[in-house]
Order: sequence, then structure tokens, then C-alpha cells
Amino acid sequence: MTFRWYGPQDPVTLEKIRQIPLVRGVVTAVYSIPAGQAWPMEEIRSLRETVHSAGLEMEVIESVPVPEEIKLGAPAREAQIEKYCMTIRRLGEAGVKVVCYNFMPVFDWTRSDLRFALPDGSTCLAYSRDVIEEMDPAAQTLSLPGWDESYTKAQLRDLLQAYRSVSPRQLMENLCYFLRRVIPVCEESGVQMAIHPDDPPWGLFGLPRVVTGEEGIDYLLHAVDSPCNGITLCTGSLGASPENDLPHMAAKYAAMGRVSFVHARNIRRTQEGFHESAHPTVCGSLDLYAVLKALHENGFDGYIRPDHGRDIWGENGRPGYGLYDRALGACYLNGLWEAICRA
Ligand SMILES: [Mn+2]
Repeated sequence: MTFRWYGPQDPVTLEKIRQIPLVRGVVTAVYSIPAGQAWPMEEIRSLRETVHSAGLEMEVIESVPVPEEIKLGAPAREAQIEKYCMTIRRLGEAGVKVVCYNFMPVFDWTRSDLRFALPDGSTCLAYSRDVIEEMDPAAQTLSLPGWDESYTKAQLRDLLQAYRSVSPRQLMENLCYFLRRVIPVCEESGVQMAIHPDDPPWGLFGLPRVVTGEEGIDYLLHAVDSPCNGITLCTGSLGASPENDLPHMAAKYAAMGRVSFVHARNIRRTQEGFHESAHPTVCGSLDLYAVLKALHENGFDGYIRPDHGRDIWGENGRPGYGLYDRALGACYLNGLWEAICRA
């Protein structure tokens, strides 16, 4: 069991994380280096030292961002891939076993509301199809919660323009090109790449998305058939689409030995889209018990962390990443796991 930690600036401190029962390590990253730059060894070592002195492990990195040039298949990708490989080698040297990454063009996870109120007074992240569809990312006025604010409007327009000629098929080929270069380095370094599915698992604003379900995942796993080419099974991301049968996918990919990392959380699908929920099965649309059981039955012994939590007990946390509800999630998941193992 691991727990995401956003570095020394995170109000959820290592000391607090250390006190959550059975949490052994943190999932973190070097946040000071822009995408496309190799992470300096001394930064990696110092981060590891900080984590270790708090009595925790640092075996999972989330994430090493993939620069847009690589996703676009632009000529600059060659140099970018070299730098990415350099980071992988250094992480392997520092004892890192899994690198979580994603291949979503321009926008990472997307929500329409970061403080959606639930009947019990807690708040969570929510997605309304109508609200999102009315937005135009190229427009001057657009500002969506959680979006990368580092682009100017002009840069964002250029980037969106550049993606106009990238079909989903081409995006997948760009992903496979990247993996063919990176996975051999991972094999030498003892590092597993764990691709995070697109969140939500459908195209947005005319941008392609290809890691949305079984078809895309099967394709990328077979394109580079190595145990180092794995996935992050994010139940909440995949589960936003009712077409994704999560217990089936958990069983299938765990049996293949390709589930390197699990993000466990629940969501409730609604008329408007979905909102996030507390972790227990009855609190949402996803059967977390069935997912964990499928993982157990198929030999999963990798890393897991509770994914997004709600804001509860007056906490005003980083969206999705407060302490309390994620800690409750860790305890729930550990309880399920103990019961599954002992049964
Ligand atoms: Mn996730």
C-alpha cells in the first residue's frame, strides 16, 4: 500500500502518511524539473533520502511527464526520448521499480467541478458532460479547474492546432514508438512503465485519446511485449465509462503480469456524467471488492494506492488529494485485501 505525496510542499506530510496503517511507501516525483528535462541524480537522491528518513519507501514515481513533442511525433521527440531514458536509468539506480505516466494530449485529468457537494456535506471532483462540451479551450476566457496554467493562450491554440492532424491511430503509433525506445532501457534498469488510462476515458475538445479501454490497452501491451510495459489500473478513470468491465480487465491484465500499479477509487455515474465518491463499493458505481478479488486470484503482488478522496471533516485539500478520505480509502482497501486473502 502506497500513498501519493506531492513533495515537501504537500500539507499532507510524510509523518502523517507514516501513521496510516500498512502504508509502506509514497508515490511521488521531482516536481521542480519541467517536462522534457532529465531529472538530475542529486534531486532524485535527495528526494529518496527525505522519504527514507521518514520511514517510507520510494519505489513508485508518478509521474515522469511525457512532453507534447513525443505525443505529437514531432522531430524534437528524438532528443526528448533520450532525456526520458536518462531519467529512467537514474530512477532505476535509485531503486525505483515503477514509473506511472500518461499519454493524454495537452490536458491531463479533466473535471468541471472541484468542490461538488455531496448530500453528507463532503465535496468531491465531478464531471458534467454539458459543462465540458460548452467549453472552448482556445477561447480567451477559458479557465478550467486543475488545468495546466503554464501555457499562454497563444501557445495553447498552437498546440491544439498541431493536434488537428494527429488521428487516434497516429497517436497510438507515437505511443508505441516511444515505448519501443524506452522499454529496453527499463529492462536494463529494472523499472516497469505503467501507463495511466485517460481520465475521463473519451476524447475531449477534438483531441484524440487512445488509452480508454481494452482495445487500446491490448494494442499497446502487444506492440511492445515486455513485462516492463505495464499499466496503472486506475479504476476511477476507466470506470467512468460503463463499457469498461473492471473486474474482467483486472483479472486479464493481472494474469498477464502487466498490472504494475493500481489506483483504487470509486465514482458514481450520473445522468450528467460522474462524480467521485468514497471508496467503498456501495458508495459508487464500481465494485472495488470484485476488482481486488480479481487481482488477488490472478497473482497481483504490485503496488496500489487509494486514489482521489473527497474533502471531509473540514479539510480543504489539494483537489482529490486531501489526507482524511484517502486514509479511509487505504484502510478500506487493506480490509478488503485481508478478508480476500484469508478467505
Ligand atoms: Mn488515477
